[in-house]
Amino acid sequence: MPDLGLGPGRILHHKDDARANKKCVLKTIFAQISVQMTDNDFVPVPYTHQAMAGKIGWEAPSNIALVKYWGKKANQIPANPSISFTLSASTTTTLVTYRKLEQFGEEFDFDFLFEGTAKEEFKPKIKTFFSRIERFLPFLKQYHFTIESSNSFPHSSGIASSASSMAALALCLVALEKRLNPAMSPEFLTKKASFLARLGSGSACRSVQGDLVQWGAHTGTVGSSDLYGIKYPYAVHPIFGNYQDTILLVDRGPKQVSSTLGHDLMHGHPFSQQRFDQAQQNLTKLRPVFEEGDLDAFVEIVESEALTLHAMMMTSLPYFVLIKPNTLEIINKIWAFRQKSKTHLCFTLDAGANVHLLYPEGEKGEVLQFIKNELVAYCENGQYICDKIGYGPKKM
Ligand code: 2P0
Repeated sequence: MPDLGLGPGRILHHKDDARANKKCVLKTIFAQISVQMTDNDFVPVPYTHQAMAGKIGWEAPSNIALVKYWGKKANQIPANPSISFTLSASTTTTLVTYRKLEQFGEEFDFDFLFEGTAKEEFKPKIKTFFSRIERFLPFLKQYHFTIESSNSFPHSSGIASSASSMAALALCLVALEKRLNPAMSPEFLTKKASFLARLGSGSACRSVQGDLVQWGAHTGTVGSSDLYGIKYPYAVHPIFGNYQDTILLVDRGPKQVSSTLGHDLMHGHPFSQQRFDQAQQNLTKLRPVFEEGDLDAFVEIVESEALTLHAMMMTSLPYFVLIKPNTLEIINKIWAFRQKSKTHLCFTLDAGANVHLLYPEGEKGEVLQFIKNELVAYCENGQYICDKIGYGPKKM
């Protein structure tokens, strides 16, 4: 059984309960007295080594949030904590070729290729990312970079690639920093990759490790931070091992409203504070749910989070709707199927019309049959992606 979180990923018995409780109390005390990391902790000490030229490659996964990040403060600080399953099959692979410049100027010097073709239109986003992280990677202007990126999922599938792509790029840059300062510990490298990825795209900070990752300060979670994602630190029941995510591609068109604008509309939103409080509460509620494998409660929290996310969009000013008629058809079919089959199939939504179907591995046969029989008809060109919970990025 894969290791889910620091917890043993097994059903706890009475004796274990007492031990786990004692451990939790101690962890909470340590968390309260431990000093929170700040931005300054990610500014490097002077480098000890040189790196003239070379290549670094990373494959990073996408992730699907169970408790959603929607709303942020300055410097990519989330307005509420979120938690996600790291995915396995939906990934971005990025190869960074670097060459130290003899003379360097005021500009970042890089080329960007997506799936083998130079893409000028993607460069401003990378430039913005580089400007945000330069303080933490002061060598960026000293190199020429060729950044080559490709996705495992089809282009324009409506699957957000910003999480996996920013995570993969951050991992490459941190790996280069490791060549300049080999003393950096693997734990700090992961933390820094998450910290940097967040500055590229918030949800990307949940994509630099597996398998259940939490981002954002939550009073009930030891070590949680607004600055980076952490591996969920509590016990997780084995029912969540190999949890399946089948992504139904309902609408492959470009989004009408970007996530960045959507986050912005949470400023001055009439329900924002209630929503941010609700996300905190849902994370608290999830702890016994993960520990005990309470799938009924899991389904309720996950579906409520998905619908609340879209309710926030519909009640913003200006308001907008990203779900499509087929999204609702699918949701209604899922509810009817769940009641009839007594399975634990549930849905969640990203900032788009596609539907993520989440279910335990043991229900795979029955659910896949249902998808083929009843849901494929609502997918654009009948397309869907079979994914599942994943265990983090891979060095190429
Ligand atoms: C999430 N989403 O938690 C939520 C749920 C979409 C719906 O994070 O502006 O691309 O780059 O920080 O991370 C999408 O927003 O936004 C997102 P930026 P991001 O996964």
